[in-house]
Amino acid sequence: PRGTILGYPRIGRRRELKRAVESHWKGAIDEAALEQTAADLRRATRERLAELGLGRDDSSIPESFSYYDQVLDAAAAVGALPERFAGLREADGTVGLAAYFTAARGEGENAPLEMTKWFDTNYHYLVPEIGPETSFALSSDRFARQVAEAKADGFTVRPVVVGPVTLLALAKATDASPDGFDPLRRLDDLLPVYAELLASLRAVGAEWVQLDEPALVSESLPASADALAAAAERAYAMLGGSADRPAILVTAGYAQLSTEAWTVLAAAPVEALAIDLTRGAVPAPAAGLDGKVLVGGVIDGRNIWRGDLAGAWATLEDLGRLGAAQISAGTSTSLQHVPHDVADESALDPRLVSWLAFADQKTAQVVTLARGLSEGADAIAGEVAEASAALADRRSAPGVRDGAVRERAAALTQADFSRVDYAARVAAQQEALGLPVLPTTTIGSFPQTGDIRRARARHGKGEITTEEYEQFLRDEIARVVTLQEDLGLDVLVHGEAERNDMVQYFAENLDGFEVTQNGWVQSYGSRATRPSILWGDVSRPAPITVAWSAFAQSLTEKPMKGMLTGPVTILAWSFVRDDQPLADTANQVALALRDEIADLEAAGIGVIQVDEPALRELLPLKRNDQPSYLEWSVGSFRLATAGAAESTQVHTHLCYSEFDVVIDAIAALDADVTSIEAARSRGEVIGDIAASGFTHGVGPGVYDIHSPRVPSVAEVADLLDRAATELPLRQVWVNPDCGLKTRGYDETVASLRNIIEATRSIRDKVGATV
Ligand code: THG
Ligand code: ZN
Repeated sequence: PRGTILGYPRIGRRRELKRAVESHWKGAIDEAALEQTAADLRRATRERLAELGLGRDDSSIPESFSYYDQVLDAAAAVGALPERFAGLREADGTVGLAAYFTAARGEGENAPLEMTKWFDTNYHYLVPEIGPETSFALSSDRFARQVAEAKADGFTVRPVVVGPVTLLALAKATDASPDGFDPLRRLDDLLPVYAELLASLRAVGAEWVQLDEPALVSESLPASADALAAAAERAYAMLGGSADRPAILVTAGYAQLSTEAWTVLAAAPVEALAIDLTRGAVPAPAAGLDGKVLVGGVIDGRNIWRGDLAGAWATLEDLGRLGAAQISAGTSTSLQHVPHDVADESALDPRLVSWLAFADQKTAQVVTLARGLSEGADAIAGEVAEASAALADRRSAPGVRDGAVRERAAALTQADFSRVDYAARVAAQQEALGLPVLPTTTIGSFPQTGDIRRARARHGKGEITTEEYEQFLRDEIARVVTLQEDLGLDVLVHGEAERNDMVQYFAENLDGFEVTQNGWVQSYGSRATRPSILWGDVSRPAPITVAWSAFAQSLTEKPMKGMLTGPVTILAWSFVRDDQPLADTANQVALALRDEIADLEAAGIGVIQVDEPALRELLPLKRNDQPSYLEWSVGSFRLATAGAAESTQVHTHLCYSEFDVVIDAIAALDADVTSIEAARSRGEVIGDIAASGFTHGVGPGVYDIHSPRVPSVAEVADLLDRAATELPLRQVWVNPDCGLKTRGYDETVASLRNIIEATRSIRDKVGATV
């Protein structure tokens, strides 16, 4: 086959898998019914991909289905689940759906596997736990069954499995491991099980298998590039040398392979390599390519823009000069990061649609390039010209470049990025706000109840009028304000009942964005988001949040926080135009937010939070790219906030605990107050902050909102005591570690009550004024 995709969305065009899996979790459908829905989805995917032009019997259709996560699938297949889930295995010791889903979601005292971001995407995988005691054995025949299922339908598919090096490189050591244990040390024990897995796939008729090894491109993992390359060399010598196996395609998407890994893979006894040519250049010639198929990842698996086929073709021609036995066209990564089909977006402007490609359109582009490779460039000249014309149309379309936005950005000077000295701000804010020591607040959202979601849906369908909907929201805000006053919080929020998603809400209210109806992309497990499409120059046609915040402020004497989403997070959680540097786009968003902040101030709002939960998320995989990222991302936040008066207290919020890598960047944001997730790492974050010499206000989360557990007064008091001991008291704020949107009211109220009681006890202990 001269073209393939490395994977396809598995959630279903209408999120069928989400519905089925969640019904199964609730006990509404049994395993057999769930398996049936999954089989139907796989069949629909195969048929669709064949319809789009991938071959039915030449292994160009990948089988990349997953019930929850591809890393968990691989861990389950080799039996690498932690001991605590052993009791949930089937009678014969294999890992069935019960053990699989429990490892993903936890049960009672048994915590689930930790979840973390998959490279620099918005997808989250489950982190395998592997120690010296982990025993590996082929423990699931799911991959083989899926191959057999396809065979029965007349398809020869290519099963997709996370490769052994990546599985170990992404794993963490079990609690039982000695200090500093590196799961990669278990490679030699794991490889025979992978060999057995490959043999089982061969036995059911798989002619090819795809082993994904994106770890080989990353510079953000504990293992060095050398160690990863050495592991890959051992792994593929062993697997390639095994007699009873399908042909092996090793993929390395998400960035450019390290030189070491490229050299090793080129020489390895495998049949094909797929490399990412959208995030990396065509590599140098290497020994061993002459017998291999090289799949050029020229169609971007991570964005929704219609690919430049002329550019892709030129890249494939370059790739052809490396002397491989054959060149194929491919996607840079799995298409799991993009929605199914632009044809499902009937509300989008057809002109915008003509610039877009979701998974189905990208597959069609690969098929076109494949036809060019087998029939010659002339055979696809028409399609190439059409893609080029769409690109040219996008460049010149109204809204893509807005003169006023560009003039404003061009006129920015250094002064636009800085506020007055922090000490002066502290004095002015204390004067304006008169807050007590250890001020208490929440992150912004209050529980999104069924009532709120229903009212929004009914308004969307026209079942209630805008006036009725807005009255509902005002009542909701009033309720939340009264609740916070009763609890005794110091800085209040309005609860964000009017927002569906913290990015989509702004996208719907800014020019330069579109939102989709069905553009779901899996975030983790059964959860998905609909990233907005940032296609043009960004500006703010009218104030967005001001009326809600001003209304909320009118209900209370306490300070009401204005709530905005920061420029980096808006970019990180959208599909962003690829025709200009992200830095330029971020500054456009920042200027729109800067105007919103000015309008909030004019409406009497004296505390404004600009959330940047995704600051860490966009950090590039390559160390060389990180400084310039940190510079523009921090710069855009400063541009958004630096227009605020010195008496306006600017807050920000960051969602991850692994923040040591960006601590300097957090300080450089120069927010007056920063709240961060800390509850789960039991205050370790407090020590890190103290050690970093952070001088501004900081609220290490004292309540883990990711769990329904209500923290006791004593445990919150402990955390606060620790914060008050390690940090100057004046710096410390008290808050949950994230928004309360996903929690219920009962546990929220109980938790906030305990937080406030704990705060009072610490205030008493240290003396109420400092
Ligand atoms: N908003 C956006 N992107 C995000 C997050 C977000 N990316 C990173 C992180 N947060 C991902 N976390 C989640 C958490 C919950 C859900 C999705 C991603 C979720 N989604 C609903 C579902 O799948 O049922 C659908 C939500 C909706 O109706 O919009 O629960 O906060 N943009
Ligand atoms: Zn958060």
